[in-house]
Amino acid sequence: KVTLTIDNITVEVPKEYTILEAAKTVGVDIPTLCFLKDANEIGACRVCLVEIQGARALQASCVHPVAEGMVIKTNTKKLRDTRKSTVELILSNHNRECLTCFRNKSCELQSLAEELNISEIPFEGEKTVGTIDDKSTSIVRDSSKCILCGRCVNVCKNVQKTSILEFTNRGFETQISPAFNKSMNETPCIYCGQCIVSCPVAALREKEDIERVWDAIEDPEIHVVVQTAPAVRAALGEEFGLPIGSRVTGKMVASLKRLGFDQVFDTNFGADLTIMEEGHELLHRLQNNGKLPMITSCSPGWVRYCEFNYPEFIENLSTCKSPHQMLGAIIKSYYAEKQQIDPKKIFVVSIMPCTSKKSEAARPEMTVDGLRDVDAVLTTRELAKMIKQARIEFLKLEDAEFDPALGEYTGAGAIFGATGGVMEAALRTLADTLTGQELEEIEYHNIRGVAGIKEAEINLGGQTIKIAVVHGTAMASKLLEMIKSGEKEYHFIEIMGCSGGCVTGGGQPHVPARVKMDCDIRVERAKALYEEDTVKQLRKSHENPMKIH
Ligand code: HC1
Ligand code: SF4
Repeated sequence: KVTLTIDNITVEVPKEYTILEAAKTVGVDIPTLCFLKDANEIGACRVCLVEIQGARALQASCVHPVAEGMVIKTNTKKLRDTRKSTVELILSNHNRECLTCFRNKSCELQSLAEELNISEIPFEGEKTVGTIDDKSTSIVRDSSKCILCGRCVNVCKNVQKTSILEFTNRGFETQISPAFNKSMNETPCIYCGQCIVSCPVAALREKEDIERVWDAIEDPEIHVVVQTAPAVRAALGEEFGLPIGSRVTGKMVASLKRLGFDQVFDTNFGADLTIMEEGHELLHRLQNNGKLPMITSCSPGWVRYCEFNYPEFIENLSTCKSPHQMLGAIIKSYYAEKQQIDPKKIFVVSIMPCTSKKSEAARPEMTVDGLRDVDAVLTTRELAKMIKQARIEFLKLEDAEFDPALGEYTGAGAIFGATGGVMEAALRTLADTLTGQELEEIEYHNIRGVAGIKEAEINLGGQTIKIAVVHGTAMASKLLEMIKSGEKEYHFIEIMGCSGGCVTGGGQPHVPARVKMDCDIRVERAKALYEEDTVKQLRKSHENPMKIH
């Protein structure tokens, strides 16, 4: 521990702390811009400067370690003026169309400019020419908004190990883009959208599909069915001012009904189905010398990563479609037949926490007889926009229930959205199947949480099954390398493309870096899903009582 003084307050903090962290302990939130906890700690933007007594220059608090006896000032005229000039300089080369910007009101640069009381930009000079790349199915890049903070670059490189985005050119011409200024769709980008949720401004966003969904809703000939991914209910409330980790299942369903969807179903139902299918596939592989380890295939970011970087593991992927694709296929076949609706007149919308799901739904193999399983994928953020466009007062909505049959789900389906959830759901069903009993011990705590690699050996009916759970494709790569070298061996692995699983997918509400410093949103949002599990009476996928009413 070291003792130091921050703005005349004496405090004792661990010696590994940075000044930024130490200031937080005395309730001082030093402004930052390029800083993103655990992902981008490079002290590049110079917004977080502080004065250290005796030091010649101002220091970047996000990277400067504390030391015994330090005397620090975080709010002096010199600091305020310097920070202001730094932000003014960034703004002078920024496309400042705030009113019509995607990130209006969720932009970290905008709030910083407001805090620093910037009302005009003193230096208006040459501006770099921006380009928009909207060729991919999932991600749009607008370089005129980019402030070169490097957050996306480091997340893409270190957390995802994809290295699609990088600093290109030099000096005034510096840009962040794929190498050789390629479009995202010409690269092995996995469309995870982790760059989007790391971006403080609007340089990266999802490819929106809201208008097509409004058109379908307004077309009286079209029967529009919506389904919601497990993780959406754990974050949608944030868009309406609720705390991180609020569970808003009932209000989400109510808002979808208000928006005019003809049926509101739950991807959790598809998740239960996936468990039944995938569980049987695993048993079949175990009993028939099939390809092992079997690896989950529900995260499309991970599937793309596997295809581009580890094609030798493609046969290890479960052959099951992901839950929302399964449910889409069922809606257009079983449901269409039961309800006597021409499947060509059905439009399926998936609300997902994920940007990669947009590309998954567009894959040619996700089409049956020329009809797509899922016609449009909207992110949680896009759903929030629709609710706001319709002027629905979300917080005042009475909770509503999913529509019967394909809206029924168990607690096992609900936890899919958190890392470890798919594995836990599968184990609940496998354990009952292999022991022939209805087990009461159904919580597998050793595969919950945000550790990078989680492993367990589980005895199921006399058979030991070795399992692993990883999240974030850098961790997936680490695990696959260990398997390749023979260091590790498993029967079944859950891999999710994003760190934390779907709850922190690239389509979830933006959370400012300063908030991410105080709380781990992966943990908070996952709590909402585990809560949803415990309040369900049925908590095993094979107990799903689905009947068409
Ligand atoms: Fe997911 Fe899945 S859990 S992939 O993270 O298997 O996106 O939430 O919907 O399909 O169920 C996402 C979440 C989601 C699928 C399920
Ligand atoms: Fe990198 Fe994912 Fe963004 Fe693609 S979507 S650039 S892989 S972070």
